[in-house]
Amino acid sequence: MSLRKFISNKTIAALAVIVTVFANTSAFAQEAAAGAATAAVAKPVDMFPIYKSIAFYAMLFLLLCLFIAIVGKAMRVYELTREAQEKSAGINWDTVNGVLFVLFLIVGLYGVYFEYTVHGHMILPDAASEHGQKIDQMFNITLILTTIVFIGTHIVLFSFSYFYKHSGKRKAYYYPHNNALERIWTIVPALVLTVLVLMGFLTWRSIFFKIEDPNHKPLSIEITSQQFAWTIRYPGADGVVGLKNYKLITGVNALGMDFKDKNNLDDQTADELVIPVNKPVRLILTSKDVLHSFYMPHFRIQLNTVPGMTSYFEFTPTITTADMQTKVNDPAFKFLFYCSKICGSGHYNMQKVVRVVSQAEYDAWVIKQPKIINNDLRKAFNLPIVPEAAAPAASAPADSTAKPAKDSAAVAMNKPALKK
Ligand SMILES: [Cu+2]
Repeated sequence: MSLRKFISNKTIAALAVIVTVFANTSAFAQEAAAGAATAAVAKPVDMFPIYKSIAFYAMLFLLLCLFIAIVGKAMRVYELTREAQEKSAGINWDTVNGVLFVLFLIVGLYGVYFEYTVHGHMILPDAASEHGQKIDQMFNITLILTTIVFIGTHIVLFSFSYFYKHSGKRKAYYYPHNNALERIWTIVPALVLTVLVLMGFLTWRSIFFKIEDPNHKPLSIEITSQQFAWTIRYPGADGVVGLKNYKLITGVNALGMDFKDKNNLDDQTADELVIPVNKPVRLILTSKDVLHSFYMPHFRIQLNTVPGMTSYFEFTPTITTADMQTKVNDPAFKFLFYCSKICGSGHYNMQKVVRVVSQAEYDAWVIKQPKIINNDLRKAFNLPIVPEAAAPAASAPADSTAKPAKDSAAVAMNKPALKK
């Protein structure tokens, strides 16, 4: 019985094509490398560019598949030969499969150990916000529980496959049902999941539902998303972010701010999100065009920004950028916020720096930020024009606790643009 008979013509043809292409690309690469080397340039020459191409690895994979297929066929030849000679089967496939299951378990468990110990530190550092610590705690509890269950069930699954593999010496026992077992594997996971879900619900509630307290005056900052940028708006001296309306958006009024609302007159814009440490911050999130997602991973914040709707998120940062740089031992460390919703071709570029500083540093920084209002906007809203010299970029000292912050921003944004 020849091997040829067991490997179809198609397989041989495919193998021939792959080997030829592989040999040709290698030869071509070698020639190219040699050519580049003779060109009298002092540049370092990559002698093995072929090993970096996708085609190389794709072909390597296909060759490996073919090799396995050929070995498989050769073994079949061996078995059929023994069968034809009326000898007992040469290979006990039940044992082979059983041993493979155990090997898979050992390699898999080592993989889990490797990921936890070697790659474990690659996850985000400790949360930089109050609520973030609660979220991390929940994450850790869930991770520990699922890891224990994962390891236990997999040891049972693969060792049963080994110990109870098919054997000609025993007969399978017909065991269709066991009420006690059914109860255990229904009730135990149900109880564990109930506890986890309740914990999640209560944590979520503590993050989103703040007790009404007149002395509670968070710093309100509005962040507007658009393809492909973020606009940050600070409330100015009055501590209130002014009204805006999508119908007022023009070339000069990019946010659609309504300057008839006095709260808008002192609003400022900034190029980075600067916030004081250990003070509550209330983010007002809106979008000008499509869905984006405001994502501040170190603070464990992620919330969609939705056109025609205003979302809020309140949090308290607990560590300054400078302290975090010391903690992670990286003087270049920066907190960032990103867009985490694929919103178009420039999505990757939607990020800005977040700087957590002391209250004193924040106060000194915020008064230097430019006001949004200018003479073009004053003209558009029939407001008295201010001579250029008398209109400094920022004048009034910012006092974020001047008035109880009433979030009036974007109240008028809730109607969708149906007309025209
Ligand atoms: Cu995006």
